[in-house]
Formats: sequence, structure tokens, C-alpha cells
Amino acid sequence: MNRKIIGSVSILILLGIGVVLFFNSPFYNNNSSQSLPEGILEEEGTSILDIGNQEAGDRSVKTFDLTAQETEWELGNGETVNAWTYNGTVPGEPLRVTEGDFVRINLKNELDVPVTIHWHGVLLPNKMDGVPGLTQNAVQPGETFTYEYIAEDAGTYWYHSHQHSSTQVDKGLYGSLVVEEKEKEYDRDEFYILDEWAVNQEKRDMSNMGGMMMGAMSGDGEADTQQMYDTFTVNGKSGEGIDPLVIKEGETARLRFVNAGFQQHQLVFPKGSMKVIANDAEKVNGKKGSSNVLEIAPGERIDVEYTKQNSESEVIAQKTNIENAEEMRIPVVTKENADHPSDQINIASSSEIATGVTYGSEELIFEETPDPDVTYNMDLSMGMNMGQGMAFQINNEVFPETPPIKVENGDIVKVNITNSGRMNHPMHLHGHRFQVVSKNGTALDNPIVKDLIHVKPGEEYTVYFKANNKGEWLFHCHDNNHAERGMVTIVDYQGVYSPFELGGKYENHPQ
Ligand SMILES: [Cu+2]
Repeated sequence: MNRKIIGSVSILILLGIGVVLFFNSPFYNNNSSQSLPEGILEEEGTSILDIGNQEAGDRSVKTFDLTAQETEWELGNGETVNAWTYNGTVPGEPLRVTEGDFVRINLKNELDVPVTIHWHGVLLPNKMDGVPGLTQNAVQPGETFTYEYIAEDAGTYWYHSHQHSSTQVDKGLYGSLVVEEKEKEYDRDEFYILDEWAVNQEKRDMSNMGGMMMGAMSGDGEADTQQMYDTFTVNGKSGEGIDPLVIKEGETARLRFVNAGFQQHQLVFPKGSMKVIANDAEKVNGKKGSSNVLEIAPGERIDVEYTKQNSESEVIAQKTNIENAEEMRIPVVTKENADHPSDQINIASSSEIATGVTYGSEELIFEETPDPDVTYNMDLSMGMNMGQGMAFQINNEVFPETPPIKVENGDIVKVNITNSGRMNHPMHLHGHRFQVVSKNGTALDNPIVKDLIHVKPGEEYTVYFKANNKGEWLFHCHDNNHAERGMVTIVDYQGVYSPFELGGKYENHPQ
């Protein structure tokens, strides 16, 4: 190495050390009370607590008790992590209800930090959305909170804490929620939640100092988190610990995937075996055999129909294009006692990758692109916050200074989302679904209805939604590390306000 290169590398390493130290410093997560933008807290109009009440009536009521607790969790590969769980497992207790049910969940907090539950993707009353400081106070240690809502739309959902998400979801506070159709289409129905863990975090910090900074400069969109996470899991287990899918030759199953982690995952299926059938709980027009690689963004949920085409043992596995990827593999076998494929099956694939925007939705919100009442240009960028390290910004601001999307009930809202930074940003809207109508200025032939859109560096998407669910709703990056560093805004309905505050004695921290 010549001296110039050594010099540059040292500077990068020093910058990296600064970043790592800062993110681990007590200054980063300050709990001081911060104000939300004007209009959200304004005590005019109606409190969000007084709108959207739902009653059970003669609906069937499904009740669940979820206890947030500390758990020593075995990852199944010999490693044990100190996890935070709902009911003692990662993922938490799986919840299954039927469309039209009235759902009641009693949350009890046995952790020594405040928590909440957000019902990711569920269209529900604002006050049940589980966002501390906006829709409720964080549930304090020893306290309880009851969530109630009607599970209106069948589909794949998940639940997770929205208090300090970058820490709490990372430590295991998440689980699956299925709203089943009254008449089920598939007899076999399985749920897989993908995640990453930083098991050897300290080791990696030592050996990878500067990595984050270098990653930020390298431009594959995810290098920042790849530096931090070393263990990949499926349903809380890694490698050998992952339960096989036992399925007969010729049998078909519905497999529901959710990405609870920080990185996108690309799963490779045996050729011709897979068809994408739903995305963010909306049915899509997938074609069997058109792709055997599925890309799932952080926070996203994708359902596939999978058919076992032979009697051989196979795998559904993460493409081995990133470090530690080989531990994310679901063995597929025809008998309980069958040998799992142990050697590295060739899962390099040239097939086209199916993503969240590959297939159009069966049902649209808008048959034609409408005239908007409100247009909001959302520029996603990265910056440095003076004295606070790396910032992830919306329109050059970090939450809560980001400009809100101000709407009136009934408005048609157009949002142009542009990513001018170097990281991927899976943007998630609470309480609504939007219709993605164009990508990079070109109209989509098959528009798609979703509540999360994965916007990669340089990309631009235009989405439309109907403001038809009064309240104060988050619109944020679901890479929770980016949300933590500012990439959050609020859809703010006129005439309603939140009676809660950020920080304060409840330590409300909605990012
Ligand atoms: Cu992001």
C-alpha cells in the first residue's frame, strides 16, 4: 500500500470509529420531551381518542394475552441471545383470526423498559396503532394495555413494538398475525419471519471499525447494516435449527414471508415451484414459474404458493451473495425423518427476481390515476447532523422536524418519493394502503396496492392514497435504524389532534 492509500484508509477508519462510538453513546437516544409539528398536538378539534371506536357487536371475539418479557433464546445453531419476546418465544405467539373477527389483545409489560404493539398493515382506528407519543403512551413496566379492533381484511400481517423500534424489534419483540379468509384457499399454510441478529456485535465492532462509513460510501444500498448483523434467522432459528417444511410431492402450500430485519432478503426456490400470490395483504397477479427468486424488503410481507415438484430433499434459501447467508435456509422434505440437504445446493440463479412491485394487484384503489387534492414531494437523503452523527432525512429534516403531510378527510393524496441517498429505504405508511402508479417517471402497466414501498438509491416512485382513516399516522422508513436517525414523518388529518407527547415521563419514543 502506498502512503496516500494508507492515509485515506486511516481517515476512513477514524471517521468510522467516531460513528460507531457515537451510535453507542448515551447522547444518541435522548428521551427529552420534543414537540411534534404544529397541528398534530394542537388542542383543537377532536382528540384521536374520541374517534374510530369499534364495537364487537355480534362478531366473534378472539382474545389473546401477550406478555413482553426477557428470554434467553436459543438460535438453534449453538448460540444463545438475550432476547425480548412476546410470550417467551421469537417470534412471539403466532396470532390467527378470521376476517370479520373482533380482536382483543391484552398486552402486559414485564420488561423494565416501556413497550407497545403496532399491528403492521392492519387498517384500524388510530388509537389502536401502537405508536407511543402519537396514538398512546408507551406501556410502562408492570402495566397493561388492551388493543381492540375488527380484523376486516384477510391477509398476512405482523405485530411488533413501535417503542425504540431499532432496539426492541431487533431484540425479538415481533410476531405473526394472519387474518384468514372465511373460506380458506389453501389447506397448508405456513408463516416464516426472516431476521438478522448481531450475535458477535462486539467482535465485529473491533474488526470492522470504519466499516459502516466505508459501507456508506460503497453504494450497494445496505452495507451499513451488513456490517452489524452476523446471524440470519427464520422464525427465530438459524442454520440447522430451522424447522423443515414437510410436504408431499405434488402438494401445494401457502407460504407467508415477513422480513422483520434491517436487510432485504432474496430467497431462491426450486425452479418452477413458486408463484407470488399476495403482497402486503393485497392479492397480486403472479405467474407460476415466472421467477424463482423472491426479494423481500425490510418490513415487507409477501405470500407465495409453493408446490413440491419431486420427492427429493430441497431448500428454500437466501441467495448466497452476502456474508452469513448460508444460515438462512428452509429445508423442504417429503418425510419427517428425511435427510436434510447438507451440502451447499447450487442456488445461484439467473432467474428474474420477483420483488414487491413485480406483479400488479388484483384490486385497485383507483382504476385510473386520479387528480390529487394534496401533493407531497418526499425526498429521502442522508446527511450529517451537527454533533449527532449520520442523519436519515425527509426533505432535509429529521423527525420530529420533518414536514408533515397535511390532509383533510376525503382527500386524494399524491406522494412522490425520491431516494437521493445511498441506502435502501422501505417506506411504510400506517393506517392506509397506497397505490403505486409509477416508477422513475414511467407509469406502471400493472399498478400495485401496498403499504410499504422499497425505494432504492436513485429511484423515484409515485403513490396515491385516499385519506379515509382520520388520525395521526406515521409514514416512515422500515429500516428501523434509519427511522431512529430521523426518517419519519406524519400524515396529519385536519380537525384531529394527538393528546400525547414525545419523550416526557412515559419516555415515548415512536421511532
Ligand atoms: Cu431507510
